[in-house]
Amino acid sequence: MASQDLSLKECAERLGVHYMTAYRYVRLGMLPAEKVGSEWQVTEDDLEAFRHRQDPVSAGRRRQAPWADRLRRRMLAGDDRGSWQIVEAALASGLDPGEVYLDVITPAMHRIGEDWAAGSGTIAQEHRATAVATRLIGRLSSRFTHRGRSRGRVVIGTPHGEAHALAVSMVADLLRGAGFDVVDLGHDLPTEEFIAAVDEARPVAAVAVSISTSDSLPAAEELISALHAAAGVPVVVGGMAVVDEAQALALGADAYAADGSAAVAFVESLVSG
Ligand code: B12
Repeated sequence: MASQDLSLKECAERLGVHYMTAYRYVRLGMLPAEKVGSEWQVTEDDLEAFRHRQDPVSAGRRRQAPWADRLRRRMLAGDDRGSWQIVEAALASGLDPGEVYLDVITPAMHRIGEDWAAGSGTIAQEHRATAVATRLIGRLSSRFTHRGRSRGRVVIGTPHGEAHALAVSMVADLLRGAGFDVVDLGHDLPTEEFIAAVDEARPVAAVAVSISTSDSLPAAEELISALHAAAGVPVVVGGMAVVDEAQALALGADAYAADGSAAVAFVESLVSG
């Protein structure tokens, strides 16, 4: 049966929204419509497809689409454009940039690491994927801006010898998005340089240290001890080489956070308490 044409008023009634809301859907291109004379017309099929997209159950399904796996494949292929399209689709499905970091890019990189460790991925593929991920973070980074007064300053970096850089950028952005002023020292900074940078950044609410490899643990311990002795600031640690709070405390840290959101919660507790 041919799809029937509906006026905008009829669409609004069927959707249970105000006429102006239905008009906004059309103007934003969310609801396909054709102008006939001075009237907008929408086919019944288009209205049904639109209604389905608005339904919370199908919206939830889109949010839970296998974004990480799709992204991993494009990143392994070194496909910048395709990777960015997946990020854009994930954002359009309702994920915020922080969720793209934590629920899409992070698990994609973790899986690449697992495959590499299991011998089913090459080092070249991992390097190619990391290069793409670095550029994705560069593009997403500008979305983590926060208007208004800074809630305090956080310095972030890694122990000397640590080559893993992505987590530092992501956690820095998440903190920035939560209103903190972040001094991002990147990775692999000699301990004395790290201390000097913290001194220069005073007043500092907290220092965040990212530790990815077990090989970096001795340097991490040295860094944390030097930060306490020289700078007297609370230190929160996280990263692949730290498994839980007990290990973090044994390294001398004041707190452990499993991801960037947990780091935000810790620094918030410091500045508000
Ligand atoms: C890419 C990569 C590299 C790249 C890094 C390039 C770059 N520009 O960053 C290169 C090729 C350099 C590399 C080298 C090595 N790597 Co590597 N690498 C990886 C890989 C695949 C991805 C890392 C990544 O970016 N992950 C994405 C980030 C966002 O995830 P994340 O680090 O877990 O961070 C999240 C949380 O942990 C948390 N978090 C992280 N830091 C912090 C800090 C704070 C304060 C807080 C609150 C939270 C937090 O929040 C983040 C966001 O969710 C991982 C696999 C993996 N599982 O991650 C291996 C991995 C980290 N590498 C590993 C190893 C062994 C190595 C090498 C020793 C290999 C070798 N034999 O040479 C060297 C070591 C180099 C060195 N001196 O550091 C191991 C480490 C195992 C271990 N526990 O020791 C891993 C886990 C791979 C594996 N499965 O075995 N690697």
